Amino acid sequence: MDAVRALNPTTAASEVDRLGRDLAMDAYRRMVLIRTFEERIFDLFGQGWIRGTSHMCVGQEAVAVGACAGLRPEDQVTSNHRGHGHFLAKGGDPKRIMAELFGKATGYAAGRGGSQHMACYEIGFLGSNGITGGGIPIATGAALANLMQGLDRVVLCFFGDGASAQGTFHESLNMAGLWRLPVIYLCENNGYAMSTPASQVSAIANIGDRGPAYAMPGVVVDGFSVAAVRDSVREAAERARAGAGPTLIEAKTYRFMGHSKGDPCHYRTREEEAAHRALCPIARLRQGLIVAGIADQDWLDDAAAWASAEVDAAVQFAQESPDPVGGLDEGVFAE
Ligand SMILES: Cc1ncc(C[n+]2csc(CCOP(=O)(O)OP(=O)(O)O)c2C)c(N)n1
Ligand SMILES: [Mg+2]
Repeated sequence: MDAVRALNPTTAASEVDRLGRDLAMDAYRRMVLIRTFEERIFDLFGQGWIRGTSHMCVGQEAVAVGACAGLRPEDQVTSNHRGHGHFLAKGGDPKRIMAELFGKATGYAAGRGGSQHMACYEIGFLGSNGITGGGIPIATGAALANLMQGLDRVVLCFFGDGASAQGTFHESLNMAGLWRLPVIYLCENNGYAMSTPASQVSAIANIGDRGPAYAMPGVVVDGFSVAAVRDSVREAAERARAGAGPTLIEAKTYRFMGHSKGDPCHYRTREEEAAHRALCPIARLRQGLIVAGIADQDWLDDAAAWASAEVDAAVQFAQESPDPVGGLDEGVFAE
C-alpha cells in the first residue's frame, strides 16, 4: 500500500480535470456497473444459480475502465481469469456475459465456456483465460498479426502479478521488444497471486521495472486512478501506433474480495483490507465529480439505479435463456 500512496499525488479533483467532464461521468458509470455486476455474481453463487468458479475484480475497476478509455474501439484486448470487468469495459453485453456464467445457449461461448472462456472478436475482446499467463503470448501473436497485415490497431494484454512470474511473460516481452510489436502489457498488481504475496515471489519491488530489460518503457501507475491508467495506456498506444514498439505498465491495485468465492483471506489482515478499501477508485472519482459540481446526489443515485437495472436485466435474460443444445464443441474455439 505504501507503494500506491507514494505514486498517488492525484486528488479527486484532478481525476476529473484529467479525464474531462464527459469521460469522467462515463468512467464513473462504467465502474459502478462493473462493481454491481461483480457483487451480484457473488450473491448468485451463494444462491446456487452459478456453478464452477468465478473471480471478482471489485477494487480493480479503474484499471479495466481506464485502460479501455485509452484505446480506440478497433484495438484489441486479452484478459485473464478475472475478466468480467475487462469485458464490460471493452463494451461487452452484460446480458450475454451473465448468460455465459449461467451456462446458457445465449452466452458468449454458447454456454460451454463460462467465466474464463469468453470472447467477442467483433469488439476486440480476444478472450478471458484460465491459464495464468496464457493471455500474454496470445496478445503478442495478435500484435504480430496486426503488424504483418498492416492494421493500425494495438493489442492490450491484462494479466496479474502472479502471471508476471510465468515464463510466457518473459518470452513474450523479449519477442515483442525485439520485433517492436504494437502491444501494451498491463500488469494488474493486486498484491497477491491466490494467497501468495507479490513481495515474497518477486526479486524487485516494481514489476514495471522489468520493461527496460526487454527494450521497452516500464511504467508504474496508481491503479486506483482511472485517469492515471487512461493516460499511461493512451501514451503507450500512441507509441505502439507510431511504430515505436511495446510498453509494460504496472498498475498498483488491490482486490477487495477474496481470490475467488469461498476464500476466507487468512493470508492478509482486516486492517490491510480496510486501508486499501479507503483508496476505492469509485469513491475517489465520485468525490471528484461532486467537488467539480458535475454530480449531485440525484445524479449519483441515477447512476446506481441504472447499473442495478442493467444487472437485473442481465440476470433475467440469463434465467430465461434456453440451455445449450448440440455438441460440446459448439460455441468454443479449440484445436
Ligand atoms: C498455469 C497455471 N498455473 C496455476 C493456476 C492456478 N491459478 C489460478 S489464478 C492464480 C493466481 C493468479 O495470480 P495473478 O496473476 O496475480 O492474478 P489475480 O488472481 O491476482 O488477479 C493461479 C496460480 C492456473 N490457473 N494456471
Ligand atoms: Mg494478483
